[in-house]
Amino acid sequence: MRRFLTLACLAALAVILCPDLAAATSQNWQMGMQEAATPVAEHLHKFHNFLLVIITGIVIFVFSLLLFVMARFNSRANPTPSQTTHNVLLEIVWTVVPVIILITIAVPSFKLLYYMDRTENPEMTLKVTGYQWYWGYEYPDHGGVSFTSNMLPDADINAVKGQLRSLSVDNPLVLPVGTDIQVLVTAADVLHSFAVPSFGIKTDAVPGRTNETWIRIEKEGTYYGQCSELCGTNHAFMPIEVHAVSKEAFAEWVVAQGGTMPAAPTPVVLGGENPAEAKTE
Ligand SMILES: [Cu+2]
Repeated sequence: MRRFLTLACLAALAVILCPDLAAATSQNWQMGMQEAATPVAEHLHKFHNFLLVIITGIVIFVFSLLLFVMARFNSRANPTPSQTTHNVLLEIVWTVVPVIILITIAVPSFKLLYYMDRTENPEMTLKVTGYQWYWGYEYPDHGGVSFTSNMLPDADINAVKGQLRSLSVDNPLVLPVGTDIQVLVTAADVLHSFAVPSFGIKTDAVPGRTNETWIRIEKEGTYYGQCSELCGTNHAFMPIEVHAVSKEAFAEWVVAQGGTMPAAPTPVVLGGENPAEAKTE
């Protein structure tokens, strides 16, 4: 037991001290999660912090009660124990209070679940397909641009370009910032999971089925994720690399890939006249 504890402590220390063992986009002594890049991730972090306050309160309360009971009611301090078996008020309190705590957690939790589920008016669609062991990306709104994305082998990693071992890919996913993107996720062979922590998404890729999620990337930059469902031998070697660029740069990239930008949608004014139609009359 002691040896096990020593080993566990050493392992924990190693994780803290060796940056290589932690997530690749992390820094030394970093606390918490990767920085949020989408509103969904921001809400997730807020919800996580809110839960942390609640569980910390519960742990402190229960631990204090335990200490109090141990000190006050041990056989030396309390040689003749009380024969009390019921206390109606106490029983109501310890039933009602946990119910209130659970409701306090459930309400924001369900709100967030529905918020994460889908966006009402996506500006574009991205289709993601998981393969053994790489990702396929399709842009159905952009003239069907599509490509596959494979992890770079260690020998090809160029640190000067900022490439990261086990995370950088040959063809990164390119997406515009400030755009509501509908993400459709499926798989061609076995179960995979499309997960990018800073976007707050982890969507199962299931063969023969399309799962939906959405992202709105707020900041330009490079983001990484990994397949998060055991999918076979090379499960660990199918990372996700996303380059979030400005809308203009994205349009240029689409054209460079041989795709086309969709025509701007006609603005529809609900409950009024459509300005586009009014102009032509
Ligand atoms: Cu996979």
